[in-house]
Amino acid sequence: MSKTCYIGLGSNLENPVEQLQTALQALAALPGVRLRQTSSFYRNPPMGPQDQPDYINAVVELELDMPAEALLEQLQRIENEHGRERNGERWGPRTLDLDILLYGEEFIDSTRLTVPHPGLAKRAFVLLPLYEIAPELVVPGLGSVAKLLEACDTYELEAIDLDPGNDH
Ligand code: J1C
Repeated sequence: MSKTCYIGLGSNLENPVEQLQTALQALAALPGVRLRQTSSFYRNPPMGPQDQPDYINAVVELELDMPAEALLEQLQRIENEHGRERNGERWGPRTLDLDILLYGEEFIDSTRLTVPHPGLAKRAFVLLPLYEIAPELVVPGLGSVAKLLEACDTYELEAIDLDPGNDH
């Protein structure tokens, strides 16, 4: 049976906008995966150490026929193809992160996977793009995205213009 799944994307190295765009293409090309919605791309300052570039973050909604563990493997393969250094500093800069935020309404707690994503409830750079594409969504165990978002500061998130040819 197919699942609706939300993936968080993040990058702050080597042309982050392009990292996210090519990651979206790679996700859409996975067998058994349909890309339903993509949020705006949001520029925002780093959470954690401040001596690193700003991040670009976004969220995508997928419809998929694939077990969660297999999805994680595919996401990690895509990250690796984007030059992700797994031995890098834990809170340091990154070329591409792909996080499983939600997998249907399932709770998963294995050695490799925790879903809903533990960072989801507190991170404005996840909640705002998620709210943009799924304003009615309820996070299993945590309540509505709208409510979670109300408790967050979003003033540092800037939706970026992906079409610089358009000068208004
Ligand atoms: C491991 N995992 O986590 S990397 C993996 N649950 O090997 C998995 N739901 O086995 C395991 N989805 O640090 C467990 N992986 O974006 C899950 N993220 C799950 C995926 N500031 C899972 N502004 C480790 N924006 C895995 N990012 C988990 N500051 C962690 C990558 C994939 C995200 C960051 C802004 C950001 C940051 C920091 C530096 C904190 C940021 C941003 C890693 N992102």
